[in-house]
Amino acid sequence: MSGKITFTMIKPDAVADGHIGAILGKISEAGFKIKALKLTQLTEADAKKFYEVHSERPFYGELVEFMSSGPIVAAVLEKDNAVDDFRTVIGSTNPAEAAEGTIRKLFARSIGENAVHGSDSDENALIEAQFHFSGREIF
Ligand code: FUP
Repeated sequence: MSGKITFTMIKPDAVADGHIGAILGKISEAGFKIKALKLTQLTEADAKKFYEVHSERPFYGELVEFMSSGPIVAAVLEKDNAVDDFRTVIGSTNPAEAAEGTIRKLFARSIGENAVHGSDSDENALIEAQFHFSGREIF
């Protein structure tokens, strides 16, 4: 699957704001195929582990609290050049700096509550997909 998959979460802000359908629509329009999909909620321990790479950053505590604060949609997406193309579709981390038409520009509340996650490498896409889904849940 390497090179062809990425992992995404529709974060608690966008779920609470009613944007699941619109975001899945943008993902689909951009040419991504859904390989796995579920509505779920991270525990605090899950969020800590998922964002461990940021554990020394000043926003880590808030990030963990926010990401475990409500339901999310987790998904594995397939497309050629999936990781880079998906990061283009979601836009910059800070929605104020995100390009027009990107998911974060359209739906994010702020840099901390920024609507969606997208993997930053093929290696992490696989790790993140396996963090959320068992083999029988990925199609
Ligand atoms: P991204 O890859 O665009 O999701 O951004 P990062 O991996 O740099 O950051 C991961 C998450 O940490 C962001 F989605 C939101 C949070 N974050 C902040 O809350 N403040 C910051 O200054 C940077 C990131």
